[in-house]
Amino acid sequence: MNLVFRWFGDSDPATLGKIRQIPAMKGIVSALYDFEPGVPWPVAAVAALRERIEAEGLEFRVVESVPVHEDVKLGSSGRDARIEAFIASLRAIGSALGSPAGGPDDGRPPVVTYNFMPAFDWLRTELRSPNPDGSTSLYYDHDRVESVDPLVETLDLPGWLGRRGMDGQARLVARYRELGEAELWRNYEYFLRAVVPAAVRAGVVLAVHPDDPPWPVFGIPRIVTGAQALRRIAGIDPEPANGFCFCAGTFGSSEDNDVVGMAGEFAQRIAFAHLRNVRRTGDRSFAETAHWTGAGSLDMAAIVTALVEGGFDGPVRPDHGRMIWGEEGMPGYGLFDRALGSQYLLGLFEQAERKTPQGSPRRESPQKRGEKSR
Ligand code: DNO
Repeated sequence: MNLVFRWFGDSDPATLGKIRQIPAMKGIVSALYDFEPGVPWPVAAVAALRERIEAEGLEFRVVESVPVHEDVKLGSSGRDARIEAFIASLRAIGSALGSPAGGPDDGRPPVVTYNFMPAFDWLRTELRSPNPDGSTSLYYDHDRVESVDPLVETLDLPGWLGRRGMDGQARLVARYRELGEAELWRNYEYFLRAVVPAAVRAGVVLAVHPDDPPWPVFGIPRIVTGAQALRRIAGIDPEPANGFCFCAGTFGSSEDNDVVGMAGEFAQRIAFAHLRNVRRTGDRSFAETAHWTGAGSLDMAAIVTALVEGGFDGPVRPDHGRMIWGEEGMPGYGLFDRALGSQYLLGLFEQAERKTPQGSPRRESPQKRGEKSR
């Protein structure tokens, strides 16, 4: 595995200079955060970001995320132009971040993370929920979410991108409610049929992030929620470039998901892993915790073993951390607890990779296979 760390650019208090001091840290996960969804990324801007990261001795091989415009998810008339813009960004990433065969990455394609969550990305009800040890965590309480009517109240929940204003918000929520789950799947399928072949041509591997939390919110459908959804996505286009971002904490916040089983089942198709623990506190409620198994509901050691034994050999990042030692920073993305988490993951992988016998069930990862197909 390659250990990587998310960095939000120059405004991020966790600077590249600090990140590079984390033992075994190989690369950065980042994006052109100033670009609105549906606007194509210029190759020069991606290349400049790569240079900036490489100047600190780190790699830039994983993009998180290229956002998908709402027109695509809604299936509105403007969607083809937005899909074209997404594809143009894939081309820019392939050309700016691709490395030749025989190079340090042995020709492995860069990874492009995206999600197909309607209206907003990850959602939490508290950003600073206090823990008994004095640290704070992100928290999600489904009853609290459901007590808000987004058609009449402005959402001020953390994670909600409240940039649309009341009208925009209400209109969007109403449209998704009307759209429903079956139509959302149809729109996702339409998108995949266009972008997967384009990803292959661009020399990149796609990695869809699950919907976080993995259930409908505010009466809006959410579809990338568990094993069945992942099987369906793989069935739409079996091409390895149609890959997954395996977010253990997202899947694990639902009791319905067997996260260890999923890690094993999909190891071949996982292009990127977000590994964190989560403590389920009730029906559809959870607290984010420190990374190790004892802190939450997930068996992290078993997840890592399942990934390694299944043949996963891609980039891994620690995910949302607590805020500890008085750190101020982006919710979930402080330096300290993620750095601790990364070292725990490093230990689990070192152990699991040693135990996996040479030349046995480890199969080729989607990244390695990606460049061979088509
Ligand atoms: C949250 C992140 C997500 C993720 C996107 C990928 O902390 O894991 O926002 O980056 O959903 O498109």
